[in-house]
Amino acid sequence: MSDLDKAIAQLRSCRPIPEDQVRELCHRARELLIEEGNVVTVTAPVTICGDIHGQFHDLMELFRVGGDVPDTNYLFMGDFVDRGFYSLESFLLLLCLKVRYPDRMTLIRGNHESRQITTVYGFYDECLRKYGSANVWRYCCDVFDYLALGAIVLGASSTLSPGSPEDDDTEIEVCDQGGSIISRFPRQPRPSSSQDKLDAPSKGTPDKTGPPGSGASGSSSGSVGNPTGAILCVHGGLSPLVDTVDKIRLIDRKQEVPHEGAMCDLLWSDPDEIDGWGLSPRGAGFLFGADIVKVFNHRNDLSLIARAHQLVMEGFKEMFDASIVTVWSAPNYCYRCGNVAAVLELTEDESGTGIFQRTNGDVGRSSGGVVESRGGPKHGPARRYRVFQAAPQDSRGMPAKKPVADYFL
Ligand SMILES: [Mn+2]
Repeated sequence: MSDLDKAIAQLRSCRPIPEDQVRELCHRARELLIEEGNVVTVTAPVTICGDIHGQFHDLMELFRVGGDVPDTNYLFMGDFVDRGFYSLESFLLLLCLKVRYPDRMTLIRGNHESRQITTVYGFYDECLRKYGSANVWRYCCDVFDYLALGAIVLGASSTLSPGSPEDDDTEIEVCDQGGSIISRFPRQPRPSSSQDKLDAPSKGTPDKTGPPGSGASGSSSGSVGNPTGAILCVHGGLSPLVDTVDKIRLIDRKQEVPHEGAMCDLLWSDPDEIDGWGLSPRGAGFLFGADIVKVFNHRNDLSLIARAHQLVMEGFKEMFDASIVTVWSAPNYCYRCGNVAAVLELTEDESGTGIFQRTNGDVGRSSGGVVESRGGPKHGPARRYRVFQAAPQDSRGMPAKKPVADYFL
């Protein structure tokens, strides 16, 4: 067993690894991350996860529900640390898995992966308490500076498979932590639009009953982007300074999260029921409305934006005709919010009826991608949300105080 596998085993049992091992791990992680672009390309199948916030036992529950690494390909959208009692173990385990299985684990930066925020919200104190010095916190913050700002998922299928029922018109499936299907939602008739190059057959008046928490009204008459396009994953949301994915690629990200500007907005912004841009009550980033998302998705050949950053009681929430979704993966947030958590599974397009692989960042790629299949064209990625509840260990409150072993000090 390699040292890395030993560290993984130790962290899986929620025991911190010694300081010199953290130093080595962070060094190796940084060497990997430095090679990644600001926007990492990920190929489906992939399981997309939202905020973790140091809820280690719930992270274990997430792996139990979503599958273990490297069997499952994971994309975590930031906010690994702060708030919960085990930021250290949670982040270091994810980092170990990143170094051990770099192609099966994608980590992007959240607004809490920052020196200033972790000093206020718990991670700094936790490191100090568990190691007796701020060294480990410093090593981790140096890794934070190298985390990617976003990811593009390619090759996601428009149908749910494998394991989905015979009904291939199901677009959204919600499963509980045991894998049983809670609910299933048929594909919404695509809103017709003069801009629509797809010439999708209209199935009459769009049905306004979207899935609970989906906000999918089907009532939009505008284009919601390229239904066969890629999926952009980012922690917070959009920025008025960023109208293309390419502009994200140009940011100099290797720094502490700035207080303003494009990088700050990507990590701090939230979608809201407004027109255009609005001021954020968070004091950083912006609020952005459906019009902003739809124009951005259309311009960038995106079918969906997946983001985290906001507590959702149901674990996920689709908004703006399913052009953006919030995924939240910290059940019973802060051990008291009573919410469930979710991960979003995007399956691989094996049949050729879903999303074409394409390079992002090139111009003039908005044609193509239209595929007819049984029952007409499929629109957008099929999404399976796995909803799960808090692990019993984490909901009891403060962990038992154990003396720190000498070799950690
Ligand atoms: Mn956040």
